[in-house]
Amino acid sequence: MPHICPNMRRVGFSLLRHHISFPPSSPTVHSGTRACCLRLGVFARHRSSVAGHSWQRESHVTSALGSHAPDLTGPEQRLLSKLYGGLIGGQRASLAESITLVETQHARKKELAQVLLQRVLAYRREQESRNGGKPVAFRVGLSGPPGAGKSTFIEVVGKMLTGRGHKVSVLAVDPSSCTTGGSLMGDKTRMTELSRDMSAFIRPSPASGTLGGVTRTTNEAIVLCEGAGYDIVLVETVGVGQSEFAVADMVDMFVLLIPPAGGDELQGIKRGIIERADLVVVTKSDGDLLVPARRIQAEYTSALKLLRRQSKSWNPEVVRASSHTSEGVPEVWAKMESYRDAMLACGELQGRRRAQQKVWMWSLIQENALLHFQNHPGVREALPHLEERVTKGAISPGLAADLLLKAFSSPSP
Ligand SMILES: Nc1nc2c(ncn2[C@@H]2O[C@H](COP(=O)(O)OP(=O)(O)OP(=O)(O)O)[C@@H](O)[C@H]2O)c(=O)[nH]1
Ligand SMILES: [Mg+2]
Repeated sequence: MPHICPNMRRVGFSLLRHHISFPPSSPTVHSGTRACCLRLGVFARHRSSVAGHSWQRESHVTSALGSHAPDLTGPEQRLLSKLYGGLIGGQRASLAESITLVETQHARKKELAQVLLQRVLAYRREQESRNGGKPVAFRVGLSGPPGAGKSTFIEVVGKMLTGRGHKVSVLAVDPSSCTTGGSLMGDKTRMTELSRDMSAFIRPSPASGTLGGVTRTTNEAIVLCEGAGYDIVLVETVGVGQSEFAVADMVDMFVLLIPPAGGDELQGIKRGIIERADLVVVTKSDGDLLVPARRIQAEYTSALKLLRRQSKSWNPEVVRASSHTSEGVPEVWAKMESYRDAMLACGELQGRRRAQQKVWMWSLIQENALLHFQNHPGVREALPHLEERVTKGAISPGLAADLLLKAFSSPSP
């Protein structure tokens, strides 16, 4: 048995089968089991009376767990109740604090974040069922090369939407901050007006972590934003590395923004990502850039015709807009709305969301499995030596991988 979680095997699949209610805190819970289940999000249905700040738990647990419950301490229960109450009450400070909680690397806080998240998910499900099973928010991913004009576009479109009574949240995923700690994107800086808008919430990218981690926290941040009543969630990412594919897997609509630049600057745009685009926007279509913008629009329109269509109900188009003059911006949003309406009407949007849940689960498994592998004592012991031998060519990478996997599957020393 791989060293994944000591109690996982014992708890096993029956975890999902039994529905047993238990009181908010029981001192008898085995901490390892509790941690494991919290991490797995097993305590799926938490009922909370916000006014009374009380947390009653109804849980899916095993007979193995019996009447065990996660022993949240008093302060932890109060913290979660305060965050949940503030969050669904639409307080921006509570939303920010909740996102910080899901971004944490601290083991116990990570568990608390999962409890909060399950509660918010349950709340959102209730809202969706009241909404006839339709999503309560529209998630749009905006990607493009560095400097394409993504933030400026979001600022202009965001202001237009808050002006129409929407609540808009903006999340940023910056692949450079994962590896170097630095930031590629200007993040908040170019959204000065929107960041002052009370109907908007802007969250810069998490400062650290792997791309996998960023994927997880962005997915979770989206859920939190929706719980806080934001009906439009915009996710900005730079078209570098794999982050744009990760974002495409967590939104309802994926929009590619392209500047009217020369061939070299556009070389970096991957064919694969153009295929994923539901809409292509040529930015900065103003002044001297108007002519090159039209040319790029024509080029991409021909290119799109050669690509396989992703949806039966939607044909991706190439449109132009200027965030400086606002010309084309309302039209771009109108296109996004027609996309949403068409995809909702045929059920493809709901289908895409269901598929994304699975992708999300697998990316979590990958991230966690790798972490457990790297932290396994046998692997840690053998790794430096084997890595050295592989780099020197003394043994093949395949053999080294086999040896490490063997070390992983043998019992810990
Ligand atoms: N002429 C013109 N310039 C624009 C327009 N939109 C953005 N810019 C300029 O393009 C530059 C980059 O804009 P950003 O909005 O920061 O681009 P970005 O894609 O968010 O950049 P990163 O997040 O750093 O990848 C800035 O100097 C903007 O002033 C536009 O509609 N017209
Ligand atoms: Mg930006």
